[in-house]
Parts: sequence; C-alpha cells; structure tokens
Amino acid sequence: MNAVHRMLTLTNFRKDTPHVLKKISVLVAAVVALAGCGSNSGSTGSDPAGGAGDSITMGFSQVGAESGWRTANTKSVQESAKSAGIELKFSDAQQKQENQIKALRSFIQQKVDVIAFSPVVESGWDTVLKEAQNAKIPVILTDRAVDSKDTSLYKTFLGSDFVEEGKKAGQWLVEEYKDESGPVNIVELQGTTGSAPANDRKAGFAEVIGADPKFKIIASQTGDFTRAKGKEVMEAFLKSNPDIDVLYAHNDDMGLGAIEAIEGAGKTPGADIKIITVDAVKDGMQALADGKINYIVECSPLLGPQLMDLAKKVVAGEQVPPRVVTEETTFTQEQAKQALPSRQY
Ligand code: GZL
Repeated sequence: MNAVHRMLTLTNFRKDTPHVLKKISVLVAAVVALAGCGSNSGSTGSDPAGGAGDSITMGFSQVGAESGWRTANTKSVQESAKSAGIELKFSDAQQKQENQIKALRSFIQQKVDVIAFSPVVESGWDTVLKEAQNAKIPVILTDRAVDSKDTSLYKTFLGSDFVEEGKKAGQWLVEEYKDESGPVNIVELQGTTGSAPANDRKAGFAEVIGADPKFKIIASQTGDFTRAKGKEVMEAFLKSNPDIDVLYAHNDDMGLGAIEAIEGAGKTPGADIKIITVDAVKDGMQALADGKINYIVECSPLLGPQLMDLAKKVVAGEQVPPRVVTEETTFTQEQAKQALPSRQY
C-alpha cells in the first residue's frame, strides 16, 4: 500500500466537519508531492524502459581538418554517433596538441561517459590520460596511437598498422625496380612531425628498401599532411635535387601538392618521377587513375561504426581487445579505375 492509499483509508470523512476540509488539503498536497517525486525518478538513474538514463555521451577530440582523409574520418564519426544514438561532443584541435589536451580536460569536467581521440602526436599524453583515469572516464584511442608506457591509461586503440602501410609502399618500389641496377633516388614527404603515421610509415618503408643499397633517400622532410605544404617542400626538393626518380608521400594530399610542383617544374608526374602515396581518398585515386600517381596504399578513415561499438562495450564495462586493426588494401592505376565509381570517400 503506498502513502496516498494509506492516507485515504486513515481519513474518516464527514462532509460537515471543517477539520475534514483541512485533511483533504493535506491529502492533495501529499498527492502532488508524491506525483512530483514520481516524475523526477524517470530522469535520474537508469530507466528500465531505456529512457534518457541509458544514452551515452562521448567526448571526441579530432586532430583537425588538414586532409581529405581527416574530413572523411570526421564524417564517419559524426554519422556513426548519430545512428548509434550516442551524444557526441566534438572538438577540432586544428592540429595543436594543447587544444586536444584542453578538450580532454573539458570532457572530464563535463563528466562524459567515454572519451575518444586521435592524438595529433605520440608523446605528452600521460598527465591528461591519468586525469581521465582518476575521473573514472574510459578512453579509446582512434586512428593514431600514443607512446605512453602505461597501457592501462586507455581501453583500446582502433586504427591502421602504419608500419605495415610503409612496408607495402616499399614492397611495391622493390618490385617496380627489380630489374634496374640503380641508383634509385627517392625524396620523402613525411606526415606531421612526431605523429604515429609519420614515424611508422617512414620506418616501415625504410626497413623494406634498406635491404638494397641501390635505393637512396636523398631528401626527407615533413609536409604536415597538407597539400599546400607538400607542394612547397616538393618545390624545394626539385630545386636542390636534379635527379629525383621517386616521391614517397605519407598521404595523398601531400602527393597531390607535389604533383603541382612537379608539373610546375616542367616534369611529368607518374613518369619522370614515380609517386607512391598513402590513404586512397577520392582525389588521390583520381590522380592514380589518371597516371599521375603510380601506387596508393589504403588507410581507411571509416572508423566510426567500430568506434561506436567499442564505446558501448567499454561504457557497459565489457572487455574489449587492446588493439583493433582496420582492414585495408592497396591500389594500382588499373585497380583505381575499377574502384573509383564506388568509392565512399
Ligand atoms: C592516418 C591519419 C593521417 C592520414 C592523413 O590514420 O592519421 O592523418 O594518413 C591524415 O591524411 O591527415
């Protein structure tokens, strides 16, 4: 028997006695108060009917908007959050680590249910990740990794194997020049200094071509994953190196900028200078189909659906694998022509 029912059975009504009216007003006030409590209980704690109490809030810190890959990655994360019913607090760091650290601290203050981010560089995250751990907010790394020794600071890392991507680029080059004695002069446009993709794509590529001394990296510099910087650095490479045979660019955007520089120097990209890039975004695939790029190693930006699944498991306290590697392939010029019409990004 609830309080209202108890009160109704205890009250002896006699319409003609004034004290009865007083009792009724107390009763009405009690009913309103209980009704008020009842309606509040729905908005706190978890509502078995799956009401507002069940929704997840994710704080997501994105690197920036530096490349076609990043734009596609942002779209994938935002669309997947929407279809997963996850409330997304999204922050664009404009490729600055201090902006990402500020965003992570803000998410901690807002007491989000889970934090996900793509660390612009590998180092310098332990302090803020410890703050998230102390606040009991799980963290998921997506796209890029951190070099923290304490792997308990994050639940999982979802993203590509960048060393493998670099090796695939090197393996194509070794095959392409297997009948040539060399030297093969290579210039390299590196990604953002200190970032996992730049460090690992460089290492994987160097490991494979290092087996044959005919391959010589005659210049290597960061183009910060942008088209503009890729063009600027390639112009400098062309001025100081008359005999460039190959360009290895850590992403399509820098490769596309370099193509402008190569054409500006009166040379033919894809022929005078062979070009290998990584990503396989639409503009890169078009240049590959047009013969201006010779080979692209795919790096998928479509991490959104897997990220949201991992977030739901992590928030529910379920175990998740410490590392989730994304599936990706490679493209020759012929394969690009076949793949272009159905390319999602
Ligand atoms: C790779 C990603 C890189 C892309 C670039 O996962 O972090 O950053 O290769 C992007 O295009 O800027």
